[in-house]
Amino acid sequence: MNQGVKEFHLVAEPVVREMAPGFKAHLWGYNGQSPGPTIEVVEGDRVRIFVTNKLPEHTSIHWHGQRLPCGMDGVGGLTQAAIQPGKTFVYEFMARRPGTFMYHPHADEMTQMAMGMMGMWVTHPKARHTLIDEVDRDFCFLLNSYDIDPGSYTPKIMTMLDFNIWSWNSRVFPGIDSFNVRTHDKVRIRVGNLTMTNHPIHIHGHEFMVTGTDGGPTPGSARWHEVTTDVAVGQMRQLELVADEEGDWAFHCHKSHHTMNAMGHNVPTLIGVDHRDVAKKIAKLIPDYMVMGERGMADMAEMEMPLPDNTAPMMTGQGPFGSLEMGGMFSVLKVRKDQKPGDYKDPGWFKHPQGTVAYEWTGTLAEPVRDPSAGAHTLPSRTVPDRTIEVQVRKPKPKANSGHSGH
Ligand SMILES: [Cu+2]
Repeated sequence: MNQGVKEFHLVAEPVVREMAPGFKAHLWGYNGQSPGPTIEVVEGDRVRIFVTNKLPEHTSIHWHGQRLPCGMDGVGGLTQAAIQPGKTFVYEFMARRPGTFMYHPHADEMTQMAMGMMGMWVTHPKARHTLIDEVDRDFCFLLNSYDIDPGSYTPKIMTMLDFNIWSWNSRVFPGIDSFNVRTHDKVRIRVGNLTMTNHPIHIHGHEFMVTGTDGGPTPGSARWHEVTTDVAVGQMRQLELVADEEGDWAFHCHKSHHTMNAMGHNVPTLIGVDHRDVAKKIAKLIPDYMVMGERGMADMAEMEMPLPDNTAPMMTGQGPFGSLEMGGMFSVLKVRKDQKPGDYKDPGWFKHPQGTVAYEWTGTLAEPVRDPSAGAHTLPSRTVPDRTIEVQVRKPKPKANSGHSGH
């Protein structure tokens, strides 16, 4: 505090972010981190932010969603001169509306956001607000994405859509903390999206309501229960739920390639294709040749093939029952009877009550009912294939001299 004004200092600078154990990215951020620190103030606070530029190019900060004097809006060239390297600018305004906001550069935006420059801002209500409930747990995170080639450290900045690292607060699963709460806690999760695509954020075992956006609290009449809500580019969604089901509940983006890392998509599908012969021929020429995706991609989770240094594991994370085969935008909501109020520590894996876990059946089976019509009710096909299609599935035999028998 300085004479009634809340002062903050943000230094825009290069940072190193460990995105998952063993995988580091060279990003740009604020105060040594990407995303930058979350700024928390109270409605009505007067706020002064000193922004120092230690980047090799000019920058600015836009206070996404705030009501403020136009000259404080941070759009380089439009509302202010850009902050040159080595210079410090001051932003000053009153935090007028309670809610969840974001901050990011509005100067060479494509580069600077692709490099990780962003942060969150929470303005708490000054008094009890009819549309803002008290909660027991309050989480917030930013959705961000990067394009980092396997074996390299610096994001590619010209990527428009085809990012390969999908992160929460510049971390990827299994490098993302779990959300640890006590049974019956009222939980708030604020999710801001500064990637270049939308993310359907999905919770297991519970329903949530969207109680706010970056436009402010959502009116009660406009709330409904969901298990997935889409967070579009440049949006914030404030989710609230009562955690009344004990367990370890998956919480993730529902785009399946966003729960994987280091993915490329120029790979033909080989599911159902028997390519034993061709694989054998290629292996004579390229000893490390690996056939990918013949039985699906689950093999990738257990792959023993050496990856280039500093590559995010594609599908990983060991759970109590094996590999989760996940990466990217994935975490776990851990609901426990004995989690102490205010304790955010990881309680470990859930101990399932006896008889409540899916189990293997080895008894006799009823024949499933199959629809023989193949869906040709409304638009019957003129030519019906007259041959049956044979699909062969084989399991690779482990070879004594193979370095990667698990594929
Ligand atoms: Cu996503």
